[in-house]
Order: sequence, then C-alpha cells, then structure tokens
Amino acid sequence: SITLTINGMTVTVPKGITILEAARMSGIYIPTLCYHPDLKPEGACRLCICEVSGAKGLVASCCYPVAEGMVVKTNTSKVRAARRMVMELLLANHPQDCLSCQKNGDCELQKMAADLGVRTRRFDGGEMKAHTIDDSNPCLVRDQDKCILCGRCIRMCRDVQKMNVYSYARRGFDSMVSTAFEQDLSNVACTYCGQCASVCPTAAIREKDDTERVWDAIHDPDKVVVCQIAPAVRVSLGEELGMEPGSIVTGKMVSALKSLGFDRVFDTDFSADLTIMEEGHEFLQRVQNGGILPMITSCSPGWVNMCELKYPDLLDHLSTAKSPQGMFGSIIKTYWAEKAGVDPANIVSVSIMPCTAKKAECLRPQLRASGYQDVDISITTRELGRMLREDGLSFESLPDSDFDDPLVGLGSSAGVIFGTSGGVMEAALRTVADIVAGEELKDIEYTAVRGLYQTKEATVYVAGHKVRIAVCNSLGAAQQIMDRIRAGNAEYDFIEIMACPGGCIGGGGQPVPTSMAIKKKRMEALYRIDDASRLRKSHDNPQIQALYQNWLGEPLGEKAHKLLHTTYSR
Ligand code: HC1
Repeated sequence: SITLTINGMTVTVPKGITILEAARMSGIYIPTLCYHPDLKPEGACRLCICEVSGAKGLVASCCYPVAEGMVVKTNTSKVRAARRMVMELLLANHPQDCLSCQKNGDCELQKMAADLGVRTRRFDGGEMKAHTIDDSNPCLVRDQDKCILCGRCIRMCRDVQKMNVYSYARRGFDSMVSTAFEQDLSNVACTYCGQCASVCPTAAIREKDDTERVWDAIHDPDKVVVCQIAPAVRVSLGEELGMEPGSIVTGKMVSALKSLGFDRVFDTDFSADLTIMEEGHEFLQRVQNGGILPMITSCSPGWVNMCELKYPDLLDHLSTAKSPQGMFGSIIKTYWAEKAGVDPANIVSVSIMPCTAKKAECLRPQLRASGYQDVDISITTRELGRMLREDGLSFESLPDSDFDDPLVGLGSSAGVIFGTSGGVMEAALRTVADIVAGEELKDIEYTAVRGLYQTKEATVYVAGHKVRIAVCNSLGAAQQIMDRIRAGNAEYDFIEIMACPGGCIGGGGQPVPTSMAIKKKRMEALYRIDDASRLRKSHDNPQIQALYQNWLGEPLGEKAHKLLHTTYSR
C-alpha cells in the first residue's frame, strides 16, 4: 500500500491506483466528466486537475498514479480557478436548452457546472459548433452539439464492445467524435447496444424517445394497449426513480403501469419461460441429431445484430428461438387476442426493456407472426421513468399489484434471472436437465455461470451428461469466442451471449450514471428474487404447460415454429 496526504489528510491506499481513485476512496470528491469507473482513464476533460508535490503545473488526477509521501491538494484557489475556466469554456460551446433537454436532471455537465459554482457565462457570444442531428436509426440519437469530447463513448465502443464505431476526428475547434467517414449510425457497423449512451455524460448520445407514441396509444379510446416488461427492469426502475440500486420493485412497477393507463400488464418472464422451452428442446435436438454446435443464445438483439454484421458465416450457431420480447409479441396478438376477444388490429403492444437495441428488434420483418408488427413500440427503463415522473405518481408509496392476466401472467424465476449474465444459461440447464433425467432434479443452481466476469466457462453435468458451456457478456468477449469458433478451437456445446456488460441489468437503456458496482447490486437483486421463488424452472410454469396443451402443441412443433422461431439476415 501507499501512504500520501490529500488536503492535509493522511490516507493509505492500494498501490497502482490514481489520485482520483485514492481521493474517492478517502471520501474526497474530485469532479470529472471523462473518467468512468468501467473505462480506462484518458485525461480528456481536465476537470480533475489538482496540485501535486513535485509535479510541474496542475496534473490530471484521473491519470496520475499515487506515490509514497505524495502531497495532493484538490481545493486550492489555483485549482478552483482552473476548473472553473475549463467548465466555462465547455459551456461557451454548449447549447443552452437545458430546460427542454432529454438529459435535464440526469446530465453530468449540468450537475458539475452547479457543483463548481459556475453561475455566469463569461464567454458567451463566440462561435459555436453546429452539427446536424443523426436520428437515422430507431434506437439512438446523436446530437454532436452536446458532445463535450470526453471520449467515453469511444472507449466503451472500442475497448469494451470492440466495435470501434467512434473515434476522434479533425483538430482544434473542429474536433469531434466521428463515425467512419462521418456516416450516420445506420450506415456503420453499429449494433445499437446503447453502451455509448449509457456512459455519455450529456445528451450527445441518447435513446430515441418513444414516450409520446406510448402516450398517444394510451389516450386513444379505440386501442387496447398492452405492455410486457422485461426481467431486468424490476431491479432498476426503483433506481431510476431515486431508490437505492438493487431495489426490487416488481409490485410497485405493475401498479404504476396500470395507473399510467395500460389495459394489460404482462411479465416478459412468462415468455422467457417460453424461450427456454423452445431453446432447451432445440439444444437437445441438436445434440441428439448431430446438429450444429455450439448452439448460441439469441435473445440479446445487440448480439444478434453483431453476429449478422461480423459473423454471417456462423449464424447457424444461433438458436432459432425468438427472444422473449419477440415471443410475447406474437403470443399477445394471436393467442391472447383470441382468448380476450380483441381484434389484433386494435392492439398496441408495448415492451419495456432495459435495452436500446430492442427498438430495432421489434422492427425486424421476421417478427410479424401475427400478420401485424408483433411488438409496436419498445421503450427503455429510462423512458418509463420519464413517463412516471410526468404522471406524478409517488412511486415509493405505491401498493404492490400482480401482473394482469391469468392466461399469460405468470413467470418463473428462471425467467427472472434472464436479466443477468449467465441467467439464460442457468434457466436452460434447469429445464434441459429435468427433460434428460425424466424427473425433477433438486440441484438447480449452476453457480459457475454467475457473476460479472466477461467470459465464464465451465463443464457442467446435466443429468449425468457432460456439457461444455461458456457465457459471454459484452460484445468484446463475444468476438473473442466467435473468433475461436471460426478458427475451430472452441470446444463448447452451448454458449450464452449478451451484448451488454453484465447482461440486461447493464443494458443501454438502464438508469444512469451506471457502473459495474451498480450492476452488481441489480444482479444480486435478481438472484434474491430467484432464491425466494417457489417456481424456479420454466417447464414447471403451469401457464406455460397450459399454453402448450391447449394451443401451441409440442415445443418445436409446427405452430411453435411459426410463432416462436425466427431467421437471421446474412
Ligand atoms: Fe433482456 Fe430478455 S433478458 S434480452 O436480457 O431474453 O432487454 O431484462 O427482456 O427479450 O426475458 C433485455 C432483460 C429481456 C428478452 C427476456
């Protein structure tokens, strides 16, 4: 360890960390806009400058390692004046539409300007950058006028997701974060995972806001507006609305959605169970018939987009099972519409997801099994938070409600853990093992697949049979394993891939600011739900059993194939 002094306080911290990290560990706040705990520091914004003994001039504390005996001052008049100057220069070239900005209230620039006590705009009146807004795709909007060149999006996309969509371009006043040849996102290899938006401190990259479309549907008396809500949202919506990260708010969330005016509130866990039924049987069929292995999960749309973009030769490894969002979409406008006596033409089907890429998934031409677009609108956790704030509900004091419909309301906790990396694999193994064993196995916790490591590998014994599995979260980890499959040296039977670090709990539409430490709390909350559940296997779900018996027929049967399976575009 290292002992140093920060603002006169002697602190002992681990070797190898930076001054900024040491200060935060010691309860001393140093402002920054480019630093992010999940990314390599870059020293781009210069807000974290401080005085350090022996250093020439002020140093960027996010990049400066601690040393024994070092004396650091973070609050001298020189430091304060320099930080304010940096902030004033940033504001001089930043739009002044804070009050109507999508990020109002969540903007790190806004908060930091307030924290630094900047109350006047000394440098107003000069030239300001002017870019056109890129809203060329259904998921993300890029508004470069709001970019402060912190480079978080570049580092997330390059270092973690390894998609390299963004880089710095041009020089001086014209500096910008650019895509290749300054193309729109829809013309570059973007998967719409939204990880750039989840680390952007301002509204320079943000989710496309579809909340007005949802309000319009709710207020249309001729429409029946139903929603499904994803596993990961129940452990993040509370956080979005000011509660502690990891708060479990399932019942309040259902009450809130009913209060907003949705005619039915369904749980995507139900169709996660359905996905397991189809995917689990597909896996067994591939094993028994010498089909293509490893089979890879297909529920994360950012991952599917990447596979289509970068690994079209390996698309046959993907399970043909639709994602739970897609499956519920087709079930709502067919089975449920029939049972409820509602014309599917009048249904507006809304999904609430932790994900920005789900907005594009529901536009896939393959996802129209009902004859209509199966899911009409997909909104993120952040957008739902916005709707609830507008509605004026006191979320924390809402009573709990149950999901709506006896036909399709129930989900197992195998479906719940879909929301975290390793969850789909664990849910599938629980079902596959029982099918192979022909009995209800008690040992159902596959802990080797849990946790936030980006790649987890294990050999598990499923009813006595050896199954080699891997679980990847992040597109960077996914590419490593796909490269190995392509090279013929990945000996696996079954792989789960999620595009976002941590899985859906870390989705691009989740509350901000975020970090792996926050994602860990969301993950632990999902496992707490699983621990407390009495229904922990998808195939034990009585409503799933009834759906197959009364309507769908067999898993992988003709009707299931038509409604619940998909194809990919090469
Ligand atoms: Fe996910 Fe899924 S778990 S993809 O991570 O398979 O978005 O939460 O809804 O569809 O169920 C996301 C989450 C979500 C689907 C399910």
